[in-house]
Amino acid sequence: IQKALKDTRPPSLPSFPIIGSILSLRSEHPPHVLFQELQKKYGETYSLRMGSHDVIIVNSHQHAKEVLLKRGKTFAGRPRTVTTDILTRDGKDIAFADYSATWRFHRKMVHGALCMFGEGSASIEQIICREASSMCQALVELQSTAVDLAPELTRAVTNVICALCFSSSYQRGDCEFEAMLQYSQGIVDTVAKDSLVDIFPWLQIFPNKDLKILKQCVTVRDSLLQKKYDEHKAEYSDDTQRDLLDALIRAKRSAENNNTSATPSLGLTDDHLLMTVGDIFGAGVETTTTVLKWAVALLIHHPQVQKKIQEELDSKIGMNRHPKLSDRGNLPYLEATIREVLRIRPVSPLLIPHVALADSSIGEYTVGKGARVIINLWSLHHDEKEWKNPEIFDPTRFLDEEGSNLCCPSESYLPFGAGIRVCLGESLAKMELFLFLAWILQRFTLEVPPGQTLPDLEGKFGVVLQPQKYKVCAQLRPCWAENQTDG
Ligand code: HEM
Ligand code: PLO
Repeated sequence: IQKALKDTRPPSLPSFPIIGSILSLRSEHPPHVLFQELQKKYGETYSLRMGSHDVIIVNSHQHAKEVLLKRGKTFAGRPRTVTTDILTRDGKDIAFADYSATWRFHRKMVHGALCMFGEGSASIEQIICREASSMCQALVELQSTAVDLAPELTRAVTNVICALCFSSSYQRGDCEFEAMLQYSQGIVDTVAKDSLVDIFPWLQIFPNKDLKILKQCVTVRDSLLQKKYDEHKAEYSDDTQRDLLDALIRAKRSAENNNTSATPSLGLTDDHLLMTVGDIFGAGVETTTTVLKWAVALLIHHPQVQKKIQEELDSKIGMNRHPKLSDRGNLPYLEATIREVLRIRPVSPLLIPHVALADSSIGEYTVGKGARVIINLWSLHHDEKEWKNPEIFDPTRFLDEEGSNLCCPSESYLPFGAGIRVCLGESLAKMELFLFLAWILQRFTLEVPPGQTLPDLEGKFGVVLQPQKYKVCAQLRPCWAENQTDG
């Protein structure tokens, strides 16, 4: 029996004490690419040791779906790591919190609060369109010069999530916004990268530059969150619920008033509330902004794709009104382009690690309780068995033969994950990506500035896969400019 059990473990990389360092040090490739390469030697699913943990790497959609869907609940845990514990006060958030009643409760609460914005005067659609309009105005002023669009894209995306979380927004050049940009980049650069401290926690006793940056950035973030929280508590009224933070405060107060013995397990402490809203705010800013930056970079590389989107926009919307969510069904080429951006450059190429909460299995392999499971979304999205020329950016792979209906040519596509840990912001992100891109491309053509090279498409690995900085020229389209003067 012992032998049979042993044989069903996934193939294992040679286990050296320092194997963890291959993640960040030993290879010229980023981890998602290295893990994809290692399949050649070890097969689609294999294991390695990082510090004292077993880590299973999954590179196929069959096994990924087993982990996320079929045995979703068994694999719903999250590892605790040094860096995410600093960010989330020991996992008091949603994304990096282990499976628990508190996690479930907070996830449900946020889900409910986000759904609530579906209707009403300040619907999500109106908020996004307001920010799209303001962004496009800013782009008119920057027109024809070589600029980094990132600050304007980020401000638009930030203001959407600010409206939903805090009912606030930032003007151009706002100091608090500049501070937010800085701390958030510092966090993205240093958190959850499987750096050596996450693998060998005892390394914390040595001076570590990244850890110092992370702590400084988290301090700045926490004081910003605390300020929003204090303001909201002072202005709180049971009669109105303006935003997510109001919803969280209401839940806390009502639990306190009902003061039952169940209350502590819900985890409605100040820390939990702050970390939950911090997660949504952080995810709301960094993910969507990153996708927009990839989309712009890829569109500059593929002017013919941009032109086709513009033709579709011209014929289905024209120049006399702005794009709306109800246009989504009529703009399949734009939707297909968004899908293709999310395929070729997934925001989160390794998802967030999952942990087995009990002894279990993946395919024919047994997996022990406590094992960490990394789903390599990069491998799923670049699998040659599933995608024709996976390295080529081609939106038409998501369209049927006539090009008029969306389709999904492969099951090996999970940009938002799946199952009980699936992304909480999927529908919000899709609305934003659609509206922002439609607004921009209706008005502007994006080009590489004269004499400059095309943006690098490799990306910097981190908790999100970000493109390198690049400059763009946004030219007002002649047909739009003419229409504006006529109007
Ligand atoms: C988790 C993708 C936007 C909130 C995730 C995961 C992925 C993902 C892959 C991890 C799933 C897993 O570990 O199995 C994306 C992409 C986005 C996006 C591609 C943009 C295009 C957003 C936005 C929000 C958000 C806008 C906020 C409203 C979250 C949260 C989690 C999560 C809270 C953690 C869920 C949990 O662990 O229970 N997302 N996301 N995401 N996302 Fe997103
Ligand atoms: C981004 C930097 C912020 O300052 C803090 C933050 C909070 C939530 C994180 C987010 C960062 C990165 C993207 C994450 C998100 C939770 C879910 C999302 C990890 C670190 C994804 C893509 O999984």
